[in-house]
Amino acid sequence: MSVTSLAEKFVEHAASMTAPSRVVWCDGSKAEYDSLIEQMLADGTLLALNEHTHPSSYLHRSHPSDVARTEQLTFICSRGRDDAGPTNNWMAPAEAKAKAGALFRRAMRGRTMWAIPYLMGPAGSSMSRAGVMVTDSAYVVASMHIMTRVGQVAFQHMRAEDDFIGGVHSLGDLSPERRLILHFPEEKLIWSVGSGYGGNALLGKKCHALRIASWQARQEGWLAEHMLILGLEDPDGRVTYFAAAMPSASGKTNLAMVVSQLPGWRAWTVGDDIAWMHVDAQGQLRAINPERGFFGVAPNTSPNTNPNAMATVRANTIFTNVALTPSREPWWEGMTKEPPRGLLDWQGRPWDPASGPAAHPNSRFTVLAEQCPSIAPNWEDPQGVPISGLIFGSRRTQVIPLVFEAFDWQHGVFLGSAMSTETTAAITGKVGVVRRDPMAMIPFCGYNMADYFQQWLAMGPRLTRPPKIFRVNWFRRDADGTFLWPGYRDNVRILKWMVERIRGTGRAEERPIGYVPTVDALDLGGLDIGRERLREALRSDAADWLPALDDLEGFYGGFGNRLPVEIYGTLADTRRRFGG
Ligand code: OXD
Ligand code: MN
Repeated sequence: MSVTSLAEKFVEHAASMTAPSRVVWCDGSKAEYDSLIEQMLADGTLLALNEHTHPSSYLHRSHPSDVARTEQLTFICSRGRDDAGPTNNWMAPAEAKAKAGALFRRAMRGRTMWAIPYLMGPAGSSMSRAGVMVTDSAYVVASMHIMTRVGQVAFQHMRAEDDFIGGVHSLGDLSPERRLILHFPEEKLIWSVGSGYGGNALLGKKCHALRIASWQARQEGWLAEHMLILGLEDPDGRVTYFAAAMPSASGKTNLAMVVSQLPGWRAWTVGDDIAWMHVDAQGQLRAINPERGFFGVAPNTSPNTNPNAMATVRANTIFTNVALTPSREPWWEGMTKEPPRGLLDWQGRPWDPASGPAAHPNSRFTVLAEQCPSIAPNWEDPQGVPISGLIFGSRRTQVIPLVFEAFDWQHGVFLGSAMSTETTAAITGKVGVVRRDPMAMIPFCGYNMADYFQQWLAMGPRLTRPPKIFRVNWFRRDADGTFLWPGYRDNVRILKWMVERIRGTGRAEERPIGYVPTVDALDLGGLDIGRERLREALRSDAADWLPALDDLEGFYGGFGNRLPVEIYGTLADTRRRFGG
């Protein structure tokens, strides 16, 4: 492999700080992956799963205090504090380097440092971007092999010697007290120390492909989004592509791999977590999936909820923090109705149901996208796929209807900016607390979100046919706490209505919040749902919405006069339509 001299310098500098016993450049080969697995089996980092039922698959048990993203320890270290904005933690670059520098100093002594050149995005795409990260974790290297394209291909895509994001990662001592995840967007640099968890340690994913990429996208006029990408094929073989933003652990992977209930309709997976979207020369929005694999949430994945994911993880998969059956098969809550007997929990102890779930609620599978039965034949098209619909979804027990459509681009951007959601186990902290999460990007936007809304607004006029923007909420409940909508594969019914709206045929009525499907507009064939329940799922009352809009105004206030006037204007219009 021919390594560029700036990449070499970057790695030498990281090595002089962390003092590893040796430096190994990764080439991304299968032999390299196999030897990493060998090494981790030998030192206990991995356990081999049942070779008959789960060939070439492994279980990794992480440190019990290192199981999710730690947002309170994640910082944007831009030169100006205002450039990070009120929704990010900010630290001055010099202070950040001093603090983390102390943690990195000689942190790799006695360890191997792997230098990983990686590409985010398909080979041959002008939208793809390279990175070079170093790490002292073999688990991180093997995971990067699955989640990114490792090796020479990264150098081939650098448009200049310095055209890469540099990443320095060390497990440190895994202590949350000595953990920091730092982003220096002006220096195209990421420093992460003290965690081996995916979102903190696989630097290509959240750190590069979202936080740093969103900063670059702003400067270059594109969008780096926390979105799945899927194509919905109709019975005539026409495919309509959607990108959908949803908060962590809120059904993105399930929707990305959805199996249609509707005869003749079929969904194709392009990506399950991140979309990079550019406007092409014809004014069409196009999206690529920068990742090569899935780092999916295991609990509640089952043959019922996501048969494609179950088929995907049959082989060549690294599971993290799932439970283990006596026959060395992975298990998690929701996989089967009854837990098998004799389980070991995610920490390797005989499972005692009184002590909590057997699998960690944020346990994961890491697997190549190409293993997914629904992977789109064109998922690695260097041109990306043309996006006709954008979806903003969140997890809300109340207020937000099952589905509605924005009046236009600006209104759609407003709806995305207005999202809030109930927290999940993907982040450390309390689960089920409602928090603001515009465009599902609150943990991932690498710059001031007021500028981010402006970036979105500015995309609209550049698009010849702007995608229609939809808001969804699969999680609304009735007074008894029962979900109003069955979700999962029945969500294809909602996607079908969106396709019809895009084609100008779907029925809808105008309400203060946007266009809401009429009760007869959704294809409900074979689904047992009463009209009353559907009406309840689609309800939007002033009594719920006016206080919600007041709360939203309070959130917007935090951005001061940096918030685009269009956003305030759309808020005021919504209030007016509700008679408020
Ligand atoms: C993820 C997340 O891992 O959003 O995708 O936390
Ligand atoms: Mn995610």
